[in-house]
Amino acid sequence: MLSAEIIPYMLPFTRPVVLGGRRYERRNGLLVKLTDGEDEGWGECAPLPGFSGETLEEARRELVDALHPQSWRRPDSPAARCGLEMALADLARRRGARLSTSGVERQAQTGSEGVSHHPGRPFQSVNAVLLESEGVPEAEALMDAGYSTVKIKVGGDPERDASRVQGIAQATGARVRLDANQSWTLDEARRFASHLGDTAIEYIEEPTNSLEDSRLLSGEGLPVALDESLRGMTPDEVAKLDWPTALVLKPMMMGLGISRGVAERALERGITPVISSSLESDVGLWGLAHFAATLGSADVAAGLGTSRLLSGSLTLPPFPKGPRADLRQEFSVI
Ligand code: OSB
Ligand code: MG
Repeated sequence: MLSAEIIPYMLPFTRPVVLGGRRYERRNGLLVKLTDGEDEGWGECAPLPGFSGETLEEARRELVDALHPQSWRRPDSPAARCGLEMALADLARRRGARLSTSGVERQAQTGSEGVSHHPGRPFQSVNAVLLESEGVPEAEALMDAGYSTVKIKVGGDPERDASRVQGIAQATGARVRLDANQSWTLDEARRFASHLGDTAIEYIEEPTNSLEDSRLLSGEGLPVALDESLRGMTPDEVAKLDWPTALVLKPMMMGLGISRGVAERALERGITPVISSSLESDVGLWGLAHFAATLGSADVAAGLGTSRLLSGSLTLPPFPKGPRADLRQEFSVI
């Protein structure tokens, strides 16, 4: 019989993290533990204040309802769905691994995300993250840790940010992604792009707070990725977009099953889905890495390089603070 536990956690950041103008000192979330006979599955439900539409308490109530043995109910909150879907997928994966190593044929499983088992690649690449307050020294330290792709937070003074990005690109030779978190006006974004000169970037997330501006900038040759803009759109609306270079998908803000659907439809149109963290604990990061490794045919670096920001780890081994997660290594929760 399937039983469930909801376990709250709190992890302080090593130092306050500023994102999209908001300051975070600690991360609060819930671990979802499912047990079914010999097998367990772990998921994480952790809405991020300022980005998620629901509070932790709202998500917790939905999880409690959803996990009630007599009244299964699909949660509406993306974070609650993500926690449940991640735990179900983890359970299916661990059970699949156990049955295949013990030589028992795995039964064909069908159904929603988590119930079916998607076999994934054994490794998942990860990009490093550089906060707005960080520059060349921090970027060099991350390259020393082995990263080859770095995502740099921008959105301050456009000329200064362009020089900072150029400096980091030249000093490290890293592949560069950028994220402005909707901070600029159209004019500022254009000034940034022109000061960037011939420094190549994979893409910039959300240069302004307008989807129309993003489309214009993309038409002017700036490769744009969408992140925050996806929150107000239905999967069908997202599937109609043909101009973004990439879609940054945060399952904690969308749910895991919906993220899979959006990612698969993006891949069909040649748009790169980039699975990304919402500053989860390493239980969530392992789950997201396993999920990302089941998408598409290429190992696209995922935006999961955020564990260095948190002061503690909830798993053994901890989620790697380097460029590649080895998914053959089974994690356990401590
Ligand atoms: O804007 O992409 C963001 C984390 C929490 C909330 C918002 C964002 C992020 C990240 C995750 O940047 C790291 C990454 O995408 O590489
Ligand atoms: Mg972003």
